Amino acid sequence: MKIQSADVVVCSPGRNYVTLVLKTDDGLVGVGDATVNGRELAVASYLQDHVVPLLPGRDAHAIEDTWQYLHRGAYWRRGPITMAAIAAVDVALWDLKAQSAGLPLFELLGGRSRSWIRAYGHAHGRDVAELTDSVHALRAEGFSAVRVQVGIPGLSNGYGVTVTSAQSRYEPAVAGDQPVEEVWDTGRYLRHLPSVFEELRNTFGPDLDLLHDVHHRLSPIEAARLAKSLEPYAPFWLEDVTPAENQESFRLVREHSTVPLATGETFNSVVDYLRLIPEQLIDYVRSAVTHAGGVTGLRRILDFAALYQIRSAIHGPTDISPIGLSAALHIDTAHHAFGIQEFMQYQEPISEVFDVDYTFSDGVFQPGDRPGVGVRFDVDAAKRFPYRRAYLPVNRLADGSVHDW
Ligand code: EZ4
Ligand code: CO
Repeated sequence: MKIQSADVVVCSPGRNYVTLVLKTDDGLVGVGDATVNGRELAVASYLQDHVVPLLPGRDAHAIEDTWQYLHRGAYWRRGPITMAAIAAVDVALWDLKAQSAGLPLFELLGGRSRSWIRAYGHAHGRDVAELTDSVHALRAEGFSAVRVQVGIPGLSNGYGVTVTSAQSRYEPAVAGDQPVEEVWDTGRYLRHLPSVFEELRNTFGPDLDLLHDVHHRLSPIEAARLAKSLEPYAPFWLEDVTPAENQESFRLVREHSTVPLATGETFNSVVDYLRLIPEQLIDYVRSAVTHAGGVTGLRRILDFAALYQIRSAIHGPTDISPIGLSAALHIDTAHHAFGIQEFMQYQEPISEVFDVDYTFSDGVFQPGDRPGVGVRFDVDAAKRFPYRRAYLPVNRLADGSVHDW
């Protein structure tokens, strides 16, 4: 089975996606996701200008060799753009191999390890009342774990919450020529959050798993204070409590709290975890199939994490296409180190372009049984939704200085 053609398609059915389509000499079509939120055209160019010319004629079965060829062979290893490009090739090749075997991908990854995949949903509100309604709505959909993000009094907008009640779902990337600017105040946030968790626990009791994403905004000692103050409400985890470049900083948080910690959605390689995993400074690895070198890259991370009883929580926001999410679900099904799967829930018209076979009900996913990754990408439909420039927000403190978003 040889690769015959490779095409890069950028489309925007609701938001931007970069998709790689590989065709083989025996007529199979494999697809991979290479979306990097707010930088989509950079990865499209990386693929189109530097990777696509290398693919025709290669053995489509040689997944590991192609991965190493693109990784070591480029000399410039790692980085989000490179690793998303490699991920798209890798997932498309796994899709082809599984299709040629006539099996859903999870069967090639070791087969089924669990009966279902538990997911957490995104609840949000501009205040606690709106957040409570949002949690009720997710519970009604069957979720037993919810991520809770809330507006902070005195701040007009912020991570994870909609700006107006007319928006039913939060989407951080906004179409336009300039990024939206947000304002941040750490003191207000640290003072407000414990009362939010207290109210949610009073309303929903001890059984509902509550997660929260700090989105890289705190210093290590601020993160320690937050974890300590939320400990009485037993959060399932705190995510990205502090930027992860200085991995030693997680030790300081650990010294003050037993709240589980999750990080890694911005990582792109197993080597990004060289300190965090063996020194057991985190409890969940959050890397995405799309951003960490595909199924091949993510399995290296999960095998390493498993040695230390650290579990998976594969990144599943709307800026991962249904191809990237479906690949994650196959890994979740097969890998022993599964913890939980993020599910941010797509908005229409995405299903006009991506036809999926996984199902979601009662708070859990099931992978489909189509051979391959299980997602059909409609290239003609994609043409109806051309790329629109969009950026993630930029975050500033009251004095105008740029803060981590
Ligand atoms: O801000 O995917 O846990 N999920 C997140 C996401 C990220 C976006 C960035 O592209 O933090 O909402
Ligand atoms: Co996050």
